[in-house]
Amino acid sequence: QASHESTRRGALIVVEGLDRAGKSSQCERLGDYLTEQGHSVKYIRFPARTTPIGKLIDGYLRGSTNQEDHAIHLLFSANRWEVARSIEEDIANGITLIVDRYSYSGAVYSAAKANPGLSLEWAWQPEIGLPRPDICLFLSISAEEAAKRGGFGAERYENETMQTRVRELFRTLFERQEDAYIIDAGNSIEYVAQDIQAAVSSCFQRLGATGSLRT
Ligand code: T5A
Ligand code: NA
Repeated sequence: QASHESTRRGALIVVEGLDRAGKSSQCERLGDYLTEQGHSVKYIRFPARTTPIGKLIDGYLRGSTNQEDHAIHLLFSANRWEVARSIEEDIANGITLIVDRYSYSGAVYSAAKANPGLSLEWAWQPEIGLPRPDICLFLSISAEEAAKRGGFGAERYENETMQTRVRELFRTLFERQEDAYIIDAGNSIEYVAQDIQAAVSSCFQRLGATGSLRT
């Protein structure tokens, strides 16, 4: 069977990490790089704050509204399910998606809260069945380093106690995760971009069948 470039599926690339780890900056650079390489690329981010569910999440993160912990957790997940089918369609149509935060943030931030303390296992359940990333890049940075970067502290989860806990939980999650690359995000923007390009290039070489997130 012929495998023309035009009929090849796109990849689902997820970029994860702490607040201010440089996810959005790196998503932009990766998008430019892959476009230059001839890929069709689309950028999406979670939370997607402009949908009806996204507006509820935005108000919660800014501190203008409150939500029960399980309830807001399920809204974050629903915000991904809203676009799950369109993600699958794009990939089938040859578009590579660069996703700024995904299910890993979803599970980890909820489980990092002190009260009532949702377990990581409970928090992961609503993510099961969502499109599975081909590669997940975890931008690793110390909580202290992240706090030095611009704009930290404005939103709900941006305090060092929460971020330190988030960092530990991300590690727990990624130790079990195949296709997860831990990137040292404490380096310069250009250096981090090169690490990411190398990891993503190797991912394109072994692109297999699409799948869904599992337990
Ligand atoms: N959340 C999210 C949940 O609780 N559940 C969920 O399901 C999801 C999806 C908002 C919050 O929502 C939580 C997690 C979050 O607390 P968000 O909208 O993605 O999530 O907001 P942030 O992650 O806070 O986005 P940031 O923009 O703060 O972080 P980024 O994208 O990691 O960082 P970036 O690229 O914007 O860079 C931040 C600053 O650092 C500089 C940049 O120039 C910028 O000033 N910078 C660097 N400086 C030095 N060296 C480098 N290598 C640098 N890279 C970037
Ligand atoms: Na961001």
